[in-house]
Amino acid sequence: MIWNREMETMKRSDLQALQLERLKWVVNYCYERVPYYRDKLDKARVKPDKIKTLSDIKYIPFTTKDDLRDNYPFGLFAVPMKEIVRVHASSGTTGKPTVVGYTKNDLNNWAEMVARIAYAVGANSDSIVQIAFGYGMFTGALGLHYGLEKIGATVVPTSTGNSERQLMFMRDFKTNTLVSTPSYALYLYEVAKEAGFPLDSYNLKLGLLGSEGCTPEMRDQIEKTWGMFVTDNYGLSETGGPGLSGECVERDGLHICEDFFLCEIIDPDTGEVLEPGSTGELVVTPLTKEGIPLLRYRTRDITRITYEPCRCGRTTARMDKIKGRSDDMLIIKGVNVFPSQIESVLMGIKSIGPHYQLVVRRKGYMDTLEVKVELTDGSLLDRYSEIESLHNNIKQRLKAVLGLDAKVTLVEPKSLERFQGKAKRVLDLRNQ
Ligand code: DLL
Repeated sequence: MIWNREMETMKRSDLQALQLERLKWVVNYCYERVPYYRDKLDKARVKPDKIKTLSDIKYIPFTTKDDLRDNYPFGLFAVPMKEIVRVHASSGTTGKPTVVGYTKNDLNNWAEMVARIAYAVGANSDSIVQIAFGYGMFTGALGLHYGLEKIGATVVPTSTGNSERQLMFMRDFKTNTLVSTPSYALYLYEVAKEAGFPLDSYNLKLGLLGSEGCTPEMRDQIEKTWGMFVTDNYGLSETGGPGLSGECVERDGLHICEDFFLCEIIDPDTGEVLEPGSTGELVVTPLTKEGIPLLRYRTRDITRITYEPCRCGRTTARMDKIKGRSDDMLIIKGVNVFPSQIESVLMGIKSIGPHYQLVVRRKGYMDTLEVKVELTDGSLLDRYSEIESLHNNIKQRLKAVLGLDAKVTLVEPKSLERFQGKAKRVLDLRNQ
């Protein structure tokens, strides 16, 4: 199940040679075409010809979300608008969105990378794929859409919302592949259960889920409920959208489309490039983007990259599932806490469902964490000793993993908010 054998199984030395050639191209391209980059590179005293090896990338200054915002909307575009055939924007909720533009070549390359990650997990021309990402400025829906069409899948562009109708199509069309966020896959399952049609009236076999974190434990829950094989894929709008990386059937890391992206891992505090195999912030340089090229984009996502070939036969580097975002990391009583650590603990415990919320408050100088989690069976709330022992069990397991005392609140089934896009599980009340 390798879509592009030449690119996905290339000898590493050949791949690195290709990356170097493309890196030189993109640095030069930015310098020649985007005044903002030229200034930045001049200030850092880096002329494009300083890039002689891949590791010379370390001389190039980082690009951040603020750089894109400061140049809103089109200030970092490298081609005239008549060559831009599509724009998207980030899904961020605060500040100006970041806007990205695609040339025809960019769209072709995007479809190619998405085709690879979808084909790698078994999607093909027999797939009937329901795309339950919001169509619009978000890159998720249209990104997956064209990649899936490229491999010949039947695309059903249902978008988000109207979940009952979504499920009707799923049954009637015998949809076998779902594209959505993990949280929407869970939500759809709840709605499906309530709709009263037996679960064997659905035909889902594969979940191509992405756009938000999903621990292996949460993935197991989704697999058990829908009875489908769930895979993870990753990307961000600034680097072009989904397609940057995705799991293969081995699910032993997300294969990076390395002919399109050069990835580094840095220390998020110092910006220093870390040794291969270290965990840190992912920095991405897209190697072919023409519309809005980027140099060393700081994703804020925390992961680790391994360069060992995979059992599937691909030679491309793999990244771990995203551990969290450096800006999502909670510091509570001096302890660093990633929401994903809490999710892993919760998902391993019986009698509680996959829906939870983390509430952080400040009392005086002290931060506190409350973990609200839904019971699967509300009647448990009336059984004092059972609820007490469940409560203590969760508290102890959280303490063992996080090293801090969290308040645990068990709530009625279906009392926490549900999400159709990315879930918002952290409610930080510290600055209110
Ligand atoms: O979420 C692009 C995308 C769409 C990827 C569909 C995969 C599928 P943004 O809205 O710009 O783009 O959000 C990007 O979402 O920096 C991560 O923090 C997070 N994210 C995306 N995919 C994953 C994933 C799209 N598989 C931000 N696991 C990124 C964990 C993810 N986090």
